[in-house]
Amino acid sequence: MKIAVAVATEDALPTAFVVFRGIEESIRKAARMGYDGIELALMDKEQVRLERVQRLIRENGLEIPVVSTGQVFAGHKLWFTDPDAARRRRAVEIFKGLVDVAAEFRALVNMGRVRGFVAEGETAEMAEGRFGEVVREIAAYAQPKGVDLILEPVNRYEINFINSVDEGAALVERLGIPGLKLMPDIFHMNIEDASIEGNLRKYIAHIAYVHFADSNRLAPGWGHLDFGAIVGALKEVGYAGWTSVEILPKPDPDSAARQAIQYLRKFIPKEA
Ligand code: LER
Ligand code: MN
Repeated sequence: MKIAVAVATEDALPTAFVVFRGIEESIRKAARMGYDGIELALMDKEQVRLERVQRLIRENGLEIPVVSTGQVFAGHKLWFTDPDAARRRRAVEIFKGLVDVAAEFRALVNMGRVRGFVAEGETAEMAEGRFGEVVREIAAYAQPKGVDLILEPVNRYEINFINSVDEGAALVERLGIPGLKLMPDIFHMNIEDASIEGNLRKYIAHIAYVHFADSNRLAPGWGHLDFGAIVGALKEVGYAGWTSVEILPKPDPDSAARQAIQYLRKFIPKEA
């Protein structure tokens, strides 16, 4: 297992949910702190100077396992279940640009809040229909580039569609889209799932990436979740993918990032 930290651009909106801002300095900092990679949170592909980031990643011995997309929702205010077809189309075009960025790093692309809501007066089936249509199109674009898509269940206080890992896994199975996988976030699981370890074990065949945060969304070790048990469950079922630290940058980004990596290294030693 490897560990990344969530990073956005310097000018990312306050609603971008990351630990560090400023891609270039964050790469150096993450390497110095002992992370294996950075999760790159982008609003669109124009935000990144690909060649420069590739060079810095290489020079610092890091990887980019995931391009995350919450700012397509929070910044562009676009999402996949929007009843307005023109807005859905814009969401798809921007998202395909992020798939292009991911392809450069052999990264996955996450779908968290960008999946959108069940709109007022509509049913979950209607939202699911639009979501399935959009994801099928994006996956058909992403698969030839070697990019898989990962669906992140998000708790009910942030969104009203696909809250638990149970729901996410059922949807992934119903849709049966090639390259569509699941990305549990331990913070959301703690709110929505009956058992964190139980569901990580149960749905391991679908899981391609995991977000780590403690019960209060602070760095692991600063809340009341049992990361020994959580990592133990993932190891028990042979999980060999990435985890990334998506936590509040409190009391400040450096202290939070340092606590997270030092604490998690007790359970996930650095690979040789
Ligand atoms: C995104 O990864 C996530 O977990 C959301 O809760 C951000 O609001
Ligand atoms: Mn998350």
